[in-house]
Order: sequence, then structure tokens, then C-alpha cells
Amino acid sequence: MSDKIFKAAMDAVIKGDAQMAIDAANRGLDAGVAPLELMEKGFVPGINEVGELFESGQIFIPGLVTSAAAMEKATEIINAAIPAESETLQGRVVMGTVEGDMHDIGKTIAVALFKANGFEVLDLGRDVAIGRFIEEAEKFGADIIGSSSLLTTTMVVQKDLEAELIRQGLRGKYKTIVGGAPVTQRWADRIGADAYAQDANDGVKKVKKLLAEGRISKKNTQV
Ligand code: B12
Repeated sequence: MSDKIFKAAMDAVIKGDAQMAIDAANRGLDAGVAPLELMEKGFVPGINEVGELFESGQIFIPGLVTSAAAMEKATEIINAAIPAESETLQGRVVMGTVEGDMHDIGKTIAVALFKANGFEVLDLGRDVAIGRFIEEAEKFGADIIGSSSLLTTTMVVQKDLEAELIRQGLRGKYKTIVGGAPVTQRWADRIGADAYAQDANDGVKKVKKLLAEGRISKKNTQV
């Protein structure tokens, strides 16, 4: 049963059929499939396939756009269905897709999952300038700054964000986490980010760990 739904979700995104994507999302949830599982086993393989078809020249921009639109509709439904895992405030996060980059489907999933795990999240959207990440983090009282980049050409903005935090003397105040399909642990290490998230779930785990470590080291310095 689930396999049929995953296949329908995947096909809907490949075909760029928004109504079919909405139906597959609702059908999956009604059948009791966990929202993230439905996303990761159905819709994400679909959009990844679209990326490959685009890269190999089998579909063009209009096809990419209609598939993205179907994916966005499914993401809205899935995100709204992610159950709250925690009632207590875990921390404050500002999150956005870096300047020059319009890809926000993955970032939006991460935002939803952080919220479900008890984080207060300020979603800055996409095409976010470095200055805005920092200003909003200051105003919001953030613990974490999360950035997403889907283009190899915009990954450098994540590096510049680290440098700007250092330049403003704010690097110690925040933990940073980077994500997005071309981003790797190696990249995070190279630019000095505190963590790399392979997916939204991994991001939540790593941020919880970072904050727990921070609390322990603060306790130790207070004694
Ligand atoms: C959908 C899509 C689009 C849509 C985006 C719609 C939207 N609202 O996001 C549209 C049509 C707008 C688009 C445009 C373009 N795209 Co595009 N696009 C894609 C595609 C097919 C899927 C991306 C996606 O949504 N994946 C699904 C999500 C769920 O995965 P994800 O983003 O990786 O996120 C997960 C994790 O990475 C993680 N995560 C991500 N960010 C963060 C952040 C934090 C803090 C955390 C904790 C976790 C986290 O959690 C998420 C969930 O688990 C990819 C191919 C691919 N496989 O990546 C190409 C791709 C990224 N695009 C590509 C290109 C070239 C473009 C264009 C330049 C095309 C053009 N010529 O105009 C433009 C660029 C526009 C711009 N300036 O940004 C290339 C990039 C190549 C490169 N070397 O950089 C790709 C790889 C396609 C390809 N194979 O050629 N695109």
C-alpha cells in the first residue's frame, strides 16, 4: 500500500501535476504514512529524478518549474502534518536560503521539522543577504543560524556568512549549521560552520547536540 503511494507521489512530481501531488500527499497521510517518510520515500526521489532529467537535458526550465510547483504543494501539506514532538522551547533558530538562491523547498521542510521539535524558528525565506541573517538573528535572540544553498555558485555565501560573523565579533554568540544538496561535512569543516545537516532530521539532531554541549560548557565555566 505505502509503496503505491510513494510511487504516486514520485510520479506526480515528475509529471509536474500539482493536483496529483496534493492527492498523493492527502492519500498517504490518510493511510497513516508518517509525513517525513512520505516526503523522503515519495516526493524527494521524484524531485531528485526531475533534477537528473534536467541535468541530462531531457526536460527544460518549464518542466523544472511545474515539477517544483507540484513539490511545493505537497510540501505545504506534509509540513502541516508533522506532529509536534516537543512542547518545551529547545532554542531559537533563524533559517534562510542564501542570497542569489531561489531554492527553498528543503529549507522549508527543515523549518517545519525544527518547529515540530520545539524550536522557535524565524524563516527568512530565500535569497537572504548575509547582513539580514545577522540582523535578524540579533533581533530574534537566536541561538542558531541555519543556511541553505542548492547551487554550487551560492555555497560561497555560507562561507562569507562565517567570515562576517567573525568580523562583527559575533561568531561566539551563535552556532551555525549549513545544508542543501551540494553542501557536505567537508564544506562545513572548511568554512568553519559548527554543523552540517544531511537532511532536516539530521539538522534537528545536530542542533540539539550543539545546544546541549553549549549548556554543559557554560555550566562548567560558571562553577
Ligand atoms: C526544484 C528545483 C528548482 C526550483 C526551486 C523551487 C523552490 N521553491 O525551491 C526552480 C525551478 C525555481 C529551480 C531553479 C533553478 N535551478 Co534548480 N533545482 C531544483 C531541484 C530539481 C530540486 C531541489 C529540491 O527542492 N530538492 C528537494 C529538497 C527536499 O532537498 P534539499 O533542498 O537538498 O533539502 C534537504 C536537505 O538538503 C536539507 N537541507 C537543505 N537546506 C537546509 C538548511 C538547513 C539549515 C538544514 C538543517 C537542512 C537543510 O534538508 C532538506 C530536507 O531533508 C534540484 C536538483 C536536486 N536534486 O537538488 C535542481 C538544481 C539545484 N537546480 C539547478 C539549477 C541549475 C537551477 C537554475 C540555475 C536553472 C536555470 N537555468 O534557471 C535555477 C536557479 C535559480 C536560482 N537563482 O536559485 C541545478 C544546480 C546545479 C549546480 N551545480 O549548482 C540542480 C542541481 C539541477 C541539476 N541537476 O542541474 N530549481
